[in-house]
Amino acid sequence: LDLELDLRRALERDQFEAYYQPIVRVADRRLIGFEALVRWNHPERGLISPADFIPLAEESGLIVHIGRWMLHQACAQMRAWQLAFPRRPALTVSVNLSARQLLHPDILPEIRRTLRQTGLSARHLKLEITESAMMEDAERAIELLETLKRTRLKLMLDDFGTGYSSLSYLHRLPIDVLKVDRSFVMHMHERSEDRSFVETIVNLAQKLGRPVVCEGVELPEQEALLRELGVEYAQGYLYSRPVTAAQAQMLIIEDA
Ligand code: G
Ligand code: G
Ligand code: NA
Ligand code: MN
Repeated sequence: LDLELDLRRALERDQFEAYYQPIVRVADRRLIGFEALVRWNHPERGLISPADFIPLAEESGLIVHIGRWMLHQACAQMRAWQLAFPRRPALTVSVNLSARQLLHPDILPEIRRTLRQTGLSARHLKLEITESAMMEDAERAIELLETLKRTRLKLMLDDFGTGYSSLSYLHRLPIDVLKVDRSFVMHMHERSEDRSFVETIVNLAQKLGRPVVCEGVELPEQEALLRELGVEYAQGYLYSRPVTAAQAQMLIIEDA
């Protein structure tokens, strides 16, 4: 396939770009950090969404190389922002890890090396891992996550509610933050079942002592409901779309 060949060359041709989407505190909309999201600037096809090439990258194993690049990029960028904005020392960056990356034998040394090379401390890095990625090899995932935790970075369970993990399994995962999938948030202002679902997750998370991020918040009505439920953090177009590093930097300045 042409796209796969193009994808192979994209790294060496410097066609990937890291975008950043703000994560805010619901109570006052203060910026707490960003999720890093990869974009592919294809010379003929224009900007390609990861939804259209991550599956191919997974299949071909290229995700490991792209992921390595993203991790380095995101950590270096956050370190640069910390140096530029010493009054915002608590900002964090989250990076998505796919199953293939998580289960790659070099993932741990790679993360350690990236932190060392960029000078970012582990507590400012969050890894977003989906339930389904963890389920590919649950026992190994648990072991790995526990080792990762010892480096003091934070682990987020991404797209929560869309996977098949049982509550007992969830209980064993050393996860710091639950990220509620946007499919539940999307209709919560107009469908009481969806609202109950979010409420149940939030109650569970609160009982487990884990903060929650709700993704895909687009409307003030949704935000108002999240506030009522006591959801700590949110992310979505209501606050900002994923933006370039330069635009993200403006958001840090405006948030001061
Ligand atoms: O940014 P966007 O909404 O188009 O992302 C689509 C999907 O691609 C999401 O599921 C997101 O988690 C995934 N994605 C975005 N960036 C990365 C990345 O750097 N690594 C991995 N593994 N997935 C990513
Ligand atoms: O799978 P993951 O949760 O990492 O997906 C992140 C994706 O969600 C990104 O591609 C981002 O562009 C998209 N996204 C972020 N906020 C919103 C939103 O408010 N609405 C919609 N429809 N998509 C969003
Ligand atoms: Na994510
Ligand atoms: Mn998600």
